[in-house]
Amino acid sequence: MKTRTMILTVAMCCSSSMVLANEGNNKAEKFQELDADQDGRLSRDEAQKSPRMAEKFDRMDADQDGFVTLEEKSAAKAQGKADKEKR
Ligand SMILES: [Ca+2]
Repeated sequence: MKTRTMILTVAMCCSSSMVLANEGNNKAEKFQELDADQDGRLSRDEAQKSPRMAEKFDRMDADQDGFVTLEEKSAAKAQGKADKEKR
């Protein structure tokens, strides 16, 4: 009985950390999918493939260099979340 509880606990820990890791991977994967030339940043043209990215492109491009990096995208998302919570 004790062994079974331990196995269940370990299994639950593993699956929840896998879900968290997956969430990060999915974001990076989505980004890489859009990043046609695989240079690690999205141009305005590349962002057009995703209506949501296209709409938020200017807001995400923090340094206004015409490209959105994964860091800029994550920062914009965090900022958007913070703004939502303020309202
Ligand atoms: Ca940029």
